[in-house]
Amino acid sequence: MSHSYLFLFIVLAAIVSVPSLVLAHAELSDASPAPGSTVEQELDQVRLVFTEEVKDARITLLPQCEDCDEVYELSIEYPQPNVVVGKVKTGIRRATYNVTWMVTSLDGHSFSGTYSFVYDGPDKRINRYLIILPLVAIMAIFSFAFMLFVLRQKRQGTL
Ligand SMILES: [Cu+2]
Repeated sequence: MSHSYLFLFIVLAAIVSVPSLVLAHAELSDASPAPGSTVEQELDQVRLVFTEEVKDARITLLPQCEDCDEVYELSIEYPQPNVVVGKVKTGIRRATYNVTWMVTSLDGHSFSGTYSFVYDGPDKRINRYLIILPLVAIMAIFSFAFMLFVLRQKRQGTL
């Protein structure tokens, strides 16, 4: 290999390796709730900080218990290019949660991770019986009132 070819080879190798240096792989540098932590206040978000800008983030929360069938797909916000916030919009039960996140870093590589934390805060889930029971009670009262009305009209001979 002549000197000029060797020089060309070194220059090309340097050019090719630059993007991978500039666009390095992002890494998770901070998470809240922290891995292994216990949350005792109401949880409204999961916040992940990366070493550089990320995009196309997804965060899911999965409670770990026998009768748990919920999967929370959090709605994503980017307060800063390297910060991903997943909003928890509904009340969640007390349980150990697996957080699974997936992001794409500037070099185009997707990567993901999982960690868990314990939620021991207030249970703000809407109990469906609290909605259904008053409706059933109101309907029962109206039906009873209507029956009384019909009976009275019959007795008065207007029906
Ligand atoms: Cu990469």
